[in-house]
Amino acid sequence: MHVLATAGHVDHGKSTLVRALTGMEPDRLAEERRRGLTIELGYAWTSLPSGERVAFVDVPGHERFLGTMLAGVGPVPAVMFVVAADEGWMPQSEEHLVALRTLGVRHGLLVVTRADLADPGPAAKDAGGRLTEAGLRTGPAGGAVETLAVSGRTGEGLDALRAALDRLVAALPAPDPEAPVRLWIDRAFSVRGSGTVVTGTLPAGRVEVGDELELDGEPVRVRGLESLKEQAESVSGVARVALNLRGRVAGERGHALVTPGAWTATGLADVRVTMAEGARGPLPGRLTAHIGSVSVPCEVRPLGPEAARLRLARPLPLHVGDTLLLRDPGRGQGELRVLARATVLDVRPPELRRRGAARERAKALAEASADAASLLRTHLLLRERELVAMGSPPPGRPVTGDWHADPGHWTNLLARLPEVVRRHADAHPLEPAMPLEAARHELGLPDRRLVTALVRPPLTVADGRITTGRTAAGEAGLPAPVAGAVRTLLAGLSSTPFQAPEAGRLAELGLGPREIAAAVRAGALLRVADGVVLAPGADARAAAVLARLPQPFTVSQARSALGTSRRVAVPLLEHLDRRGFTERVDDVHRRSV
Ligand SMILES: Nc1nc2c(ncn2[C@@H]2O[C@H](COP(=O)(O)OP(=O)(O)OP(=O)(O)O)[C@@H](O)[C@H]2O)c(=O)[nH]1
Ligand SMILES: [Mg+2]
Repeated sequence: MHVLATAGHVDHGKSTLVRALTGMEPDRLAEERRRGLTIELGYAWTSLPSGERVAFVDVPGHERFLGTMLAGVGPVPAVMFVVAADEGWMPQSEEHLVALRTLGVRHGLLVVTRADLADPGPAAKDAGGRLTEAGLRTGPAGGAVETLAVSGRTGEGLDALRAALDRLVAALPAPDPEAPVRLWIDRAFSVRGSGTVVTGTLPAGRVEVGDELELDGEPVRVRGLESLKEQAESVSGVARVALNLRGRVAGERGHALVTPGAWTATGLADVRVTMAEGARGPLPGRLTAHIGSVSVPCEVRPLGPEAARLRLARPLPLHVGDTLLLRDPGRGQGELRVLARATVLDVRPPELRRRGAARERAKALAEASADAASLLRTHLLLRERELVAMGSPPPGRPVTGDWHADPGHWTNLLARLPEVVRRHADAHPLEPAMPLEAARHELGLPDRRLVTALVRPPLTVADGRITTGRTAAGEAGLPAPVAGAVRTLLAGLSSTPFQAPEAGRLAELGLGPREIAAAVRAGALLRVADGVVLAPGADARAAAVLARLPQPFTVSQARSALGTSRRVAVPLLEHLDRRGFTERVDDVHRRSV
């Protein structure tokens, strides 16, 4: 299926043409029929000669209903532009064309209607030139816009128009059925006994019965699905769809049903501003932003010549690359109201607090594209799902887990980590290995895994700490005075290996509990109990001495065999018990194991 919107000045015959093509009535309201004027969007459909089905969203041409017109064309990829032969190019012809151009609608054809009332030639020539100039085309890229002359009254030219519509739809790009769903609601009503029904133009993606979608952040379940009044199990865009939603849902025009997690609901967006044809800056501070079927008031904060920050009156599900149309709702008749296109470059813009931040941001935005590389340049690190919700598939491989990094930032972090680890080691000589968490904090990273991913030799990670590679064994890594004291102490122990130095001697050497702990961690000392330290390996040597004693033996026998005091022997034997070198036989005796 394909969906086309009409466009053109009031009374130029849009609805008459849709009626003649489809046999359906686009003007459903009694007031519309009475006044002969379209007020609300109308919907009708038919099959083309090829068998392709085409639905029309018929828009009002009256200048007072520009907002409704924009809601109609917003989600639609192509247009049937109508100009009356007897009136030619008129103000809303111009305004609608500027709107289409601003929204980036590229596909369409021109129908010169009321050809029974006047020679369609001049209007066709004039309008055809303007549409082609605006970049509208009927066939493949580079082609021109086709112009058809018809009379909705006599039916003349309708067959040729149907053939041209076939050429138009054949050239439309096929939307991605896997794209995330964003269905801008254009009508909502409740049906007794079956909950809420919302309708809209699905531009891409697929909706299925049973799907869970989100409406303003709330989950909603698709209970039933219709397209062109026919029930369906699943519908892919482009299509007109009516969704029956479970429960009472506060859906209304301008709200959107979206794939959960696939969009960023935001009231703030940084955009590139492109002034509409004929419009001059600067933009007023308060405008109306249009996208899809929605219009919301917004505040415009200019950042630079082409960059601005939009503050929307309510959050909308947006992606980078989205196009918003900015309109001045305050302007009156004959004035230019469609002012600019705003191309979304960031849906989570950074705060601008510092002096000069706005100018810097404008510079960054001037060079930005609506892609992941630009987003990463601003946000530095983003998770895959954040990028997806922002509308940019991740670029290349993650740096770790699902984290993506700006390459420049990552290089910078790689350079900073060894420096940070070294500084930590200098500040904490007794515990030089830096906890990952401290490094994470120091580098301002959101996830500890990122720190691990930054570790490169000679840095290593063990037990949740980063070492500089200098602290691996022995006294290495100990501050020089501690290493010196340990060396002296070990020299003293070499002839009397089990005579642990007294507290006074330790104090004299400057070895307090923290220094001893560091030396033990570094493997330079063996700590048997509080204040009882020996050389590393002294326990195994003691076990060997004790194994030569008659078994079992007493503490006193062990003490004299080891040539030490009870102060050392008692905790040393307990240590040997724990290590499995010895075991208790009774209250008095032990034996070697
Ligand atoms: N003679 C003649 N009259 C036409 C033709 N098309 C439309 N009209 C008449 O022109 C008037 C306006 O037609 P509509 O189809 O309502 O025009 P519209 O473009 O839908 O108008 P809005 O929706 O209000 O913008 C009606 O009186 C139609 O009968 C045509 O081809 N020939
Ligand atoms: Mg109409």
